[in-house]
Amino acid sequence: MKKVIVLLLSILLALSVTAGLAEGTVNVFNWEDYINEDVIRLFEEETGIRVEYMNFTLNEDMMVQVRTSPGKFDVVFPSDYAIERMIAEGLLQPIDFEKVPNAAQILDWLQNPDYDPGHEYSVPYMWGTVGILYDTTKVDEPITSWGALFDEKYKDQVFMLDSPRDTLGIALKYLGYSVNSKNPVEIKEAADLLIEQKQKGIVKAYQVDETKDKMVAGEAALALVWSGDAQYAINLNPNLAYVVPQEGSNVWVDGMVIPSTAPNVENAHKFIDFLSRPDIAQMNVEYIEYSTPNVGAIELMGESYEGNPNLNPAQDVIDNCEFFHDNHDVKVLYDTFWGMVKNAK
Ligand code: N2P
Repeated sequence: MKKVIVLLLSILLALSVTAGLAEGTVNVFNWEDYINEDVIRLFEEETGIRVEYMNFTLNEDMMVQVRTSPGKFDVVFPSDYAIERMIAEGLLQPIDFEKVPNAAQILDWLQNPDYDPGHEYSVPYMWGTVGILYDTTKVDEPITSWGALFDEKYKDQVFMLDSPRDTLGIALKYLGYSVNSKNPVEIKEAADLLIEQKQKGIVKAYQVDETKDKMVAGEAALALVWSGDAQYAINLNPNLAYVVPQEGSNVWVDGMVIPSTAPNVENAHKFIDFLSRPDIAQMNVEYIEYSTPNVGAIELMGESYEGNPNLNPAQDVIDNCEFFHDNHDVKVLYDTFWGMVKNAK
């Protein structure tokens, strides 16, 4: 009898460890295709904490979720301008950096970012640029300008990002304006350009995460993409290439943050620290192909990272780009014009 009880107890204990009951859970809300899944498994094995993993596609969708589902998320991965917005709305709690020793690995230029003054609420996860992924077998000229996306000779050959900031942003940039323009005349001009591009039949589809595989499969000539998705596709199809156009673009950073309503704050810190560990950051970069803010990971990767301009762009390319800023005061303008672009026939 005793033996049976001991056996039952040990089965229960084993079950509770596998179910994460021993150390609890961490609820993670990250972009689609933005982590090496082995990293999640390793974290669970090393800590006994179960990872509840959820995905989003755009900052705008993520912010709605965080606002309307208090207590649902422990670690979230917003971009710079979304971090700025979430701090302003009181949606985030300060990070206890004593619990994130690996945050010391962050590159100097990201240690004190504009979007998080005093560097209190976020730890950078990945960064990158916005640019054009193109199929060298389907274009007959060097692609250097955003103008290629608006050229009628690429009719039905262009994928655009289904993302208001990115797409209005690059149209603004092509017209010589800031990606952060608050001028209604400029924003309307950008929207008109996108409406014309759509009405001329140049746009094959507006989409986000599907683009990389469709470009690998040779389904279009040009696509508006984030740099890591470009490098991921180039690895699978060597006919593809990536450029940050000469007019300049957007450079962005996605950070890891803890919502003010997070139920598992301790585990959130452990997860953020784990992802900031150089060997883990390396596993992630080599899988998702975005740029890392992690000095230790860069040292581990050496030339394979530093010699790749898509991952490690030259300083003049970065200097020609702008960060997005929170545009809350003109959000209605952006939403209205974006709606006109999406509804244009
Ligand atoms: C990857 C998500 C990239 C995030 N699918 C761009 N900020």
